[in-house]
Amino acid sequence: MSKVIEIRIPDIGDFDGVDVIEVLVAIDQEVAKEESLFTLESDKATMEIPSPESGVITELKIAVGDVVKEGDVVALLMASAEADTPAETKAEVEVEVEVEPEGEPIPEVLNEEVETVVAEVPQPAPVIASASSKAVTSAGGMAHASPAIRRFARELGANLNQIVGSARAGRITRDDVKAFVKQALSAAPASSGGSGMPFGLPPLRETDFSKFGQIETQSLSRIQKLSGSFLARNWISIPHVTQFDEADITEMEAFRKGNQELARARGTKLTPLPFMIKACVAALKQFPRFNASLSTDGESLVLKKYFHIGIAVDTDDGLVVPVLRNCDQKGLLELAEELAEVSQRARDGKLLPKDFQGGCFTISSLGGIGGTAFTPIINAPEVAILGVSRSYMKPLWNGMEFRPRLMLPLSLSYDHRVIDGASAARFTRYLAEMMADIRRVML
Ligand code: CAO
Repeated sequence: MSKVIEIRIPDIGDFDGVDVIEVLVAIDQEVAKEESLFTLESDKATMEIPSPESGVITELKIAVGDVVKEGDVVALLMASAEADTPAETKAEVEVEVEVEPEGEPIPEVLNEEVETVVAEVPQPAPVIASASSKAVTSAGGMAHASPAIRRFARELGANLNQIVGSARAGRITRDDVKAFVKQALSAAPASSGGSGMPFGLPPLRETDFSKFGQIETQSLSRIQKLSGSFLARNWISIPHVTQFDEADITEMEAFRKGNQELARARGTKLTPLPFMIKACVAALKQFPRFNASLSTDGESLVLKKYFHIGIAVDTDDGLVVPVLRNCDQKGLLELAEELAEVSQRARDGKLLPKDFQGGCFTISSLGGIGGTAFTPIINAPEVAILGVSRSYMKPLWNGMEFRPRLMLPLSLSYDHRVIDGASAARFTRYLAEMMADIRRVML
């Protein structure tokens, strides 16, 4: 039988009152055991209050800006049937403590916690967004970082709003700040004139648009702000060239439609995208320089032997790029299922930092919407990205007559430091040939 649990603030150390800086859940939201519910912040530490059990949040007793202390009831949870929990429970808190070179010593027990947090920090997500982005936005667009990290960023002149947090719930770590600053410094030679704009360009002037007519100002979501700064960085720092081509997908579409029933029986939908993923994997195998990253010093190329494909997903809060792993080892239906699952989680704001990591190559498909071609921006540290537009019927001359063929427009943007134009044309041709006869992917 399910039971309502009172979630209380556990022992949080020597803190009288701690600010609530994030509410990561909503009423009626299903939560898993250990999923973070709130973030608290004192002047010394940031703490996450996880759910003690899986279940559904039925009441929230606190909001952003409130001050809480040990024992306060912060939410009610209808525990799932299998949970065997007392009616009142305190959660285990994850604490990130300010690491100060001088000043008060950090208690032993918390020091250990710091070690764990630092050790678990993965590489910064290459692109965009965290699972907590909605909650962070609702907290006034504030970046998720401890006071120590805020101070560290301030000292280095780094804007936290431009940094992607790589820790749980998108929290920004010291390593994220360092990576951001390193990146800014390595881009610095391009800048001159001290205007804050690269290449010595004049800064944009503040404009009062209301002088010219009625206006409305909308704040950007956290995802939009983050993706904006990454896109600007990638656009400026990578010499992009875009190669256009078309694939004849007449046979592929016949095969896809012929297997739609099978997909439906498995509870999924087979769109052209899984076929493109398989074709891209085949092309990456054939042209390994496309499955690579430049080392940060620009001295070497890291060739990857795995095939993780990022997929640009359009959400209400902006663009995110989750990564499908080991696409070389998966079939079309499995990829279709994974794609549906991950894009749903993206739209629900439930992606985790690890969902964004490790991509080799990105596909941005606007085919479901329309258009004939576009110039996608490379998702660094990757070196190429495929843009796909809407397929259309076109009369093609076969040497004797014009035949109606279904053509898929492809737009491949590549990093010209790593890939030359001839290779890009060969890669795109190869991709088109794979899609024209999808059986070749299996060879
Ligand atoms: N040509 C013609 N039709 C296409 C197509 C193409 N290239 N690609 C997809 N379609 C069709 C699908 O078959 C589907 O048809 P039905 O409704 O008849 O089944 C329809 O378009 C919608 O497809 P979809 O968008 O639901 O699924 P998908 O697998 O093609 O794409 C996803 C999934 C998550 C990539 C997509 O929903 C999405 O978010 N796309 C936007 C990506 C984006 O914003 N890129 C821009 C980045 S740069 O700012």
